[in-house]
This record gives sequence, structure tokens and C-alpha cells, in this order.
Amino acid sequence: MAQNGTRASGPRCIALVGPFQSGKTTLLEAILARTGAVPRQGMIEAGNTVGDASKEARHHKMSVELTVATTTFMGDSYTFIDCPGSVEFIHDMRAVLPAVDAAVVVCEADEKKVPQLQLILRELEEQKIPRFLFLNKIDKADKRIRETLQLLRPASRVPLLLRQIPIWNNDIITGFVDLALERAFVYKEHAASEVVALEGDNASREKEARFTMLETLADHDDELMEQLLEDIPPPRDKVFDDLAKELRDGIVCPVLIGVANRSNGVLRLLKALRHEAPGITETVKRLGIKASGSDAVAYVLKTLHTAHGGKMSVARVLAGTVGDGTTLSSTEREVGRVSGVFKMLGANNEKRGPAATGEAVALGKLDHAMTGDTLSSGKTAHAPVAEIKPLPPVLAIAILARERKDDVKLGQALNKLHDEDPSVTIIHNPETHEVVLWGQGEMHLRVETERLNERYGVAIDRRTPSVGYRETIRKPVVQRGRHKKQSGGHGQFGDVVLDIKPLPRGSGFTFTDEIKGGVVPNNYISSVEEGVIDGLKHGPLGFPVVDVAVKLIDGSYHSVDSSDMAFRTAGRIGVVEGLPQCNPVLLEPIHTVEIVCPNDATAKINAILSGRRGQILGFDTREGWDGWDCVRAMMPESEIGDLIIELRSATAGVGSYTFKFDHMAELSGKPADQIVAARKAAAAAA
Ligand SMILES: Nc1nc2c(ncn2[C@@H]2O[C@H](COP(=O)(O)OP(=O)(O)OP(=O)(O)O)[C@@H](O)[C@H]2O)c(=O)[nH]1
Ligand SMILES: [Mg+2]
Repeated sequence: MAQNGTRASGPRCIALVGPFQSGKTTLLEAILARTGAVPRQGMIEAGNTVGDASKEARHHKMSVELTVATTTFMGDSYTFIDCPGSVEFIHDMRAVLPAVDAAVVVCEADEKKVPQLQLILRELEEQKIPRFLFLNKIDKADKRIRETLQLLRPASRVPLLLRQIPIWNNDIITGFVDLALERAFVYKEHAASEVVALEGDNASREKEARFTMLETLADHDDELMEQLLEDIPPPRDKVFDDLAKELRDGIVCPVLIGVANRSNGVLRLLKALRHEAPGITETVKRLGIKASGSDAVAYVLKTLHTAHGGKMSVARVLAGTVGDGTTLSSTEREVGRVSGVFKMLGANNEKRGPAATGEAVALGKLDHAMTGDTLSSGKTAHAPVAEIKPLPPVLAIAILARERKDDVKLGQALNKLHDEDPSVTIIHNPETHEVVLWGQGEMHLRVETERLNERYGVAIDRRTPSVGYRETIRKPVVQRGRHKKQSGGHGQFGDVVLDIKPLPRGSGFTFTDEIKGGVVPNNYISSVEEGVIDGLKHGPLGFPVVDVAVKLIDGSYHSVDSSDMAFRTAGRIGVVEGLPQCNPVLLEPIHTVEIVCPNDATAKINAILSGRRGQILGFDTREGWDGWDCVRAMMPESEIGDLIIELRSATAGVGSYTFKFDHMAELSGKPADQIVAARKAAAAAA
């Protein structure tokens, strides 16, 4: 058959992606059971699936990181990568996509999940990954399939090509007709569907649906178009060839249907992958791999720190062979020597021999490898096949080890967290001594703290990160700072007069001196400046003082008792005593915020921004995103803190934002008083 002519050869790598909770991990389980990799199909509810093996995933009953599982179907090796659906864990999926031959997008007939579907299809479209849609949970279907397709259609830039139609029996779907094969099947639970006669109403529905499918295919095939116009039935092989070609070219997205938790429709999906999905040859072409001779090239799609095996880099071999002892490098660094090649089945690894081109395996002990690296064994490193930057973080928490003795352990654990998931970033705030964890949302940060606890054994406390308040002054003062101590022996003496003045917003701090006749000797002047800087660290309101000019205009010294230390103290005293007389005022950071959202949510977003003291600068259609808007506003930092939570709930989870510091603005009245009081209380408690 011509199918075999186009069938890709070699090991395959397929991503399972799709909106939150659509059934990806269940589908992986069904595939593993159907292909004999596991004896029985586990269930999410029973907590016994190959995917989601971590404590955190089992606990939340959702995927919080990807699962890799290799199995064999009809003599070919397949590695499936089950990606989390939650937008908060989407980084894993994005890093995986360059390595795969195709993706199966698992989705549901659920209006609320269409925006998420669009987001995911968008990634696939941009990375040019051929994709099938697997319309799951059709056991719960309450719409005709055409209606469902209508609902999903706006999510895809290319036509959705219905490949199968359901067979209904008293409002329940009991099987399907495959439009390419022209064969009817009745579902059997956890077994292959049974072929039945295609007759009656099903036969006429099949004709109509098949014609629509062929029409779509014919848009890119003139010969097929002619056959349709002349009413000549196209040969089945030609139809399969077109299906494979148009899928690979990314010009259609075929749609299959099924029920993952009963393993219905799974065998047909596997067969479609076998006959139509591209293989490593096409993927290598897509990525532009240029390996010379026997050089190996591999792409790292995930980094894991396992309790027993240490660091593991999950990689797909794109050229050559990678085995124990292969030394690999990226364009930036030598990453290490492979120590152990493992076949993966979720949390279980099995040591194996060298991995050939197309295989996806875990490579042990590549100490300096990172997710997204393109590694090669040759003398000159291969250029990176992809650059996957994590999405900017949107939510932060401050954390600290409950016990001081865990500080070092916490630091190491945080490095590992970031290594495994670069969409979490760790920032040390030197001013507040806080460790701030930035991530993709509430659940993401919760899972990260659970990992710290469970995997790394560090108990932590979490709190809201401090806002970067500052303070400044509104009027000038001339203030003397005098430090004199004479308690036996050597005394201390320093005496300065400071002219303290406000500066325009954003100027920072300046120090000058106008000392005449050496009343403050030259060698002490820098100490006075140091003292002034000390004094500005905590202003009268409790925050660092900015936008002030301090001029040293007078002073006196003692030939024996004066010292650097004494003048430093005098400088500090001058500032500390002077500032309260300068009408101090609180400054709060204001950021420009850019929000992207589907345009039916724009009005809601505007209301959210106004409710958070945001000043809307304008809105526009989002470039290159049909049906999306981009809203820009100025917003105080204190209001941005948990903005993402409200944004997501107003946009079915898909709205997001970025922010950038713009300026400091004065804040007075009751809100300012509350902030100052809270700061004083915190300082008193410390
Ligand atoms: N009725 C029905 N339920 C299903 C089907 N497939 C999966 N489920 C259920 O849907 C829920 C989510 O399944 P998962 O496999 O965890 O979904 P997922 O897409 O992996 O979820 P995330 O990775 O967290 O996005 C579970 O309760 C499954 O039992 C199906 O075909 N029909
Ligand atoms: Mg899952």
C-alpha cells in the first residue's frame, strides 16, 4: 500500500499536549497499556498511572511536570512526552516541542477551554510541529460532532480536518466511523474496537462527512479536486498520502475522537501516528541539523534531579549515536561525559545501551547540561536548534528557611528547582534580605515550595514580598551633626554642618563639599560622605531615602580626637537629625504594565486595572493574534503583586502580563500612613 511508502521509519517522539485536565496523562496510560508497556491501565483517581508519579502531582491530581515514557508499537519505538496542561507549567511543553516529530493535542468539547487550546496550537504552529487533535471524553458528549468542531475551529489557524465521526446509540456514543478507511467500529472497553458493517444512517452520514474531509484535502491537491468535481471516487491510498502530506506540511490538523480512560479510539490514534506522522528524517530537516561524519547531536528537553541517579538530562538524539562515555558540548561549554543511558517509563529508568538517532533517553551525569541545550560530540559544537526562553514570571513569594541551619541546603535546593524548571527564578533582595521566588502562578509556586519540603527536606515559611518603597524630602534644611566623646583616654570628635536639599524625582543622591580653610580636613571628607550614606539607608519613615543633595558646608575638628570614624558618625547624625525637619514623603514604585487577553475580556480587564489604582494608557489589538487585545497601564507595584490571579480568572486562564519599572511616585494620606506603621511594627518585631 502507498501508506507504507510514506510511512516514516525509525524511533518516534510524540508530545501529548492540550488544555488543562483534558486527559493527556490518561491517554498516555491508555497508550502504554495498549502497547504492553504496562500490564493494566491505571487511573488518575487511583493514583497509579505511569505519568504524574511525583507526590505533588498525585496530591493535586494534575500534571506539574512532564512525563517521558518509551514503548513499542508494531515493531517501532515510540517515546511519548506527556506535558502538563496548566498554563502555569507550560514551560515544560515549550522546551519539549523542538525535539518531537508531532504532537497529539488532547482536547474536550468545552467552550471554556478553547482559549487555552488556541494558546497551545499557537505554540505548535509557530514551531511548525505537525499536530493531530484528539477530541477526548466523547463519552460525555452532549453536542453533535459538527457543533463541537465549530466550537474548536477558531483556536486553529489551519483547517480542522474531521477524520472520524461518532456512532450514536440513544444519545450515547458507542463507536465511530473512520472516514479515511470507510469502516465502522464499535468501542470495546480496554480492547481494540470491533469492525461492524457501515450501513443505514451511519453510511449516509459517513458519505457527507467524508466528502467534507476530501474537499479540505483537495484545497491543496488539484488532482483530488478534479476527481471530486467529476464524481470519481479517489483511491484510498491517495487519500492516505494526502492526509500524511498535509499533516506534515502543517496545512491541516486532523481530528480523531475517543475516550482515554476506557482506551477507546487509542489504537486508531496509534495507527494514524504510525502511518501519517513524520519521523526523525523530517524532524532533522525541520531543525536544520548539519552533523558531519559520525558526530552525535542531541537536544536536551528536560533536566531532572533524581533522588538516586543524580542529575539526568532527557535528550533526543538527532544525529549519530550517544552512549556511555560520549563527551558532549554545547556552543557555550563542555557539559560532561555521559554516564549511563536510560530508557524511561515515568519515574522508572532502565539502563540500556547506546541511543541511536531518533531515540529519546535520559543521559546520566551531564553536570553542565541545561534544558534547551543542543549538544554534540564533534570538535565544533552544533548551533542551537532552538532557543526557548521561559515566559516572564508573573507572581512572587518571599521564602525563608524555618531553621537557620537549613540556609545552605535551601540555596542548593533552589538551584536544583531552577535547573529542573527555568520558569521559576530566584532573586535575593539585598535590601530586605529576602529570597524571592518568582513563578508562573499560585499553583506553580505552591508546588515549588512543596518540592522544597518533600524532595529536599527544607521546611520554609512564605510571605508576601516587600514592595520597593522609598522616601524623599520636600524642603531643605541646614543641620549640624556633632559627635563628641571624652570618656578617659583617647576621645572622639567630629563636627559637620550639612545643607540638605530635595532633588528632582529620579536623580538619586549627590554629595558635595564647600569646605573652606580646612575646617574639616580633606582626608575626613569621604568619611563624612560615608556617614551621610549610612544615615540615608533608613529615613524617618523607615525606608531608604532618595533624591536628596547633601552639601558639607562647615564644621570643625580636633587635632588629637578627630578620626575617620568620628567624622563618619557626625555625618550620619547630621542626616538623621536633619531629615525629619524636611517634610519627608513616601515614594512608591510605579510600573508600566502590558496585559494580553482575548478581546471579550478587555472590558473586564479595564475594570480590574482601575480597581487597582491603574491608569490606563490605551489598548490595541495584539499584533499577530486574532481576537486578542493588548492593554497598557501604569500601576503601583503594590497592586501588581497578585494581579495575575484576577487576570486569569477573567480570561479562562489565558490572560497574562509583563511589567517594567517606570518611576517613583509620591504617596501620602492614609495608605501611606498604613505602610509606614506596618514598617515600624516590622522593625520593632525584628
Ligand atoms: N469521562 C472521561 N473522563 C476522562 C477521560 N479521560 C480522562 N478523564 C478524566 O479527566 C481527568 C483529568 O485527566 P488527566 O489525564 O489527568 O488529564 P491531563 O490532561 O493529563 O491533566 P493535566 O496534565 O493536569 O492538564 C481525570 O479525572 C480523568 O480520569 C475520558 O475520556 N472521559
Ligand atoms: Mg496530565
